[in-house]
Amino acid sequence: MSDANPPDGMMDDPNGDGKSDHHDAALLYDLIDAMYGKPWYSRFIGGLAKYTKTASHGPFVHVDVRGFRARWGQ
Ligand SMILES: [Ca+2]
Ligand SMILES: [Ca+2]
Repeated sequence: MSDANPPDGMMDDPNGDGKSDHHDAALLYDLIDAMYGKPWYSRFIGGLAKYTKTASHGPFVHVDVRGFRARWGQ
């Protein structure tokens, strides 16, 4: 998701504002975070963090399924 146009290894523009930035990472973060608490999501409980764009990478969201809830970053 979010790397189809262009397929360059960088997040595209999921919020459709014409830019690829931390707002796009925040959109994905919020979508995932909203799944917590739903019974079907219990097997995916884990880490979630959003990262802003830097000189070395674009904005991105870290997701893992470590088995307990963890949050960090901005
Ligand atoms: Ca892309
Ligand atoms: Ca955007």
